Amino acid sequence: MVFYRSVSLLSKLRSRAVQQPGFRNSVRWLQVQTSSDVDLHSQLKELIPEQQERLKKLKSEHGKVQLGNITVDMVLGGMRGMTGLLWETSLLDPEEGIRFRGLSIPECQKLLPAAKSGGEPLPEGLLWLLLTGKVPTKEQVDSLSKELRSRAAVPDHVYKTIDALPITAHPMTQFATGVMALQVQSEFQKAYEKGIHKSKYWEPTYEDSLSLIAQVPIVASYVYRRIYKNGQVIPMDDSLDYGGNFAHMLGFDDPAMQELMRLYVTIHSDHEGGNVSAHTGHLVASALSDPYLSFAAALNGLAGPLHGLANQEVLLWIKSAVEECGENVSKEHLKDYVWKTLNSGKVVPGFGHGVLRKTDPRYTCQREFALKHLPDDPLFKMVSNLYEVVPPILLELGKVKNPWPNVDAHSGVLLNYYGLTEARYYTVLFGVSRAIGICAQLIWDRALGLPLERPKSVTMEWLENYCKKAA
Ligand code: NMX
Ligand code: MLT
Repeated sequence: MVFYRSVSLLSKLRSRAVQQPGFRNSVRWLQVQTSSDVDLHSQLKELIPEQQERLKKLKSEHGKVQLGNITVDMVLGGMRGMTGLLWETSLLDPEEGIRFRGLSIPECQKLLPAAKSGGEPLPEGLLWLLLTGKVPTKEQVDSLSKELRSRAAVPDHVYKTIDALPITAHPMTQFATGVMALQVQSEFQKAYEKGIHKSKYWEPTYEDSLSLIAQVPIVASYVYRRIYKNGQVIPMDDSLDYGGNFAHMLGFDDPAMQELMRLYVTIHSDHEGGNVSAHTGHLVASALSDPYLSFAAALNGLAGPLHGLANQEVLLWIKSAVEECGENVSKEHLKDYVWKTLNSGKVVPGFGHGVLRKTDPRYTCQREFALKHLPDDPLFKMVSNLYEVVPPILLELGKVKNPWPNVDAHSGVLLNYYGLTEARYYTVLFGVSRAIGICAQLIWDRALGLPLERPKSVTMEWLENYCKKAA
């Protein structure tokens, strides 16, 4: 009965979705949900052997196929454009942006279950999609929400560890410290110490990952309430889903803010494998470090201003523009402000990208959210004006490969509008979201038995000699 319900729900969603232009090609892979199983663990157990076989076949049949040439520019240029990682959960196209298991953001908004009809996707649904490659039913997502709530209790020593830090410590430092303190509960570490067989690594990795995903919003909201709300902690609400609960524990019960949080967590979760945080998590995990150790390392990468901290930088930069030029600043005046930033040797935060060559679809969906919920907000208007003003200036510099806005150019004004005004906290929200993508891939890393990551490095002298010989 449940089986037929889920198949017919999926076919309804599919027929609604295939009417969208461009949809047919983009989701040709989409699998109809054929299982009534609401248990994610058993679904994975079923999927793993076939994916192990797939990898084995790929290696044996195509292992020697070349994927391109590595140039000296790539070695000196931060490995840009060098294909070197396996990352199953998402893929980034420079023009089109991210696809989670083949689904674009608008497709996820249409297909993934929501808290209310027509609402934003539930992040638990995205986690299910990333892990299984299948669009879950509402029943499966509800069961996962429940499971995450059941894993959410954070041991007391974690709070004490955070409390040992000065309250002035950056929220990301407090958050990453909290995640490190969670590590003492690692099931992977315990199992490894007991001599677990490598074919079973994925099981304790799964346990750790689900607990970590369940607990990061609790740790993150503790950090927020500790720093900004006199330590008055708000307990989890058992009737709420993951994103709604996170907003609630931070202190925001406006249904629109809860919807924003669902969208926020979903779109920030994963951005293929090469970005600094995902790559760091994957690298550290390749040494068989457990998910807590690996994710804490990833957070430290996310805390850099060229990566996740850019969301903090954007709001501070916009607010300083308002202070300097006023809320109703003209576009001409705004241009001067952008040039002043560039001439003082800084980057324009929220613009540019290592891979994307068009406006980030994560920016676009946040813009759509703003047009629907806060069209008259002065800071949103400023963001819209910057969208017109910044790209031509960056192009004029002649060296910027992508003048368009990225995800961080927009998130701050939305949060600010609903009262989450503390910009220094913003990267923590990004961090909570990224746990979903990094952990989902990490489970697959262990299931597929991916090896230790260890690329070759060379010296300048080695390169000079190599190039002389090549010439
Ligand atoms: N403002 C000023 N200069 C820039 C910008 C920008 N927004 N974007 C790129 N450039 C410069 C870059 O610094 C480099 O200069 P130089 O040769 O003097 O070192 C030159 O343009 C070429 O860089 P690209 O190849 O276009 O970009 P790259 O892949 O190296 O870097 C970013 C990508 C994202 C680090 C870069 O665009 C940037 O610094 N953007 C601003 C910070 C930001 O928004 N980061 C968030 C990215 C998204 N995320 O969440 O992680
Ligand atoms: C991300 O979400 O990780 C950023 O857009 C950076 C990247 O993809 O390199």
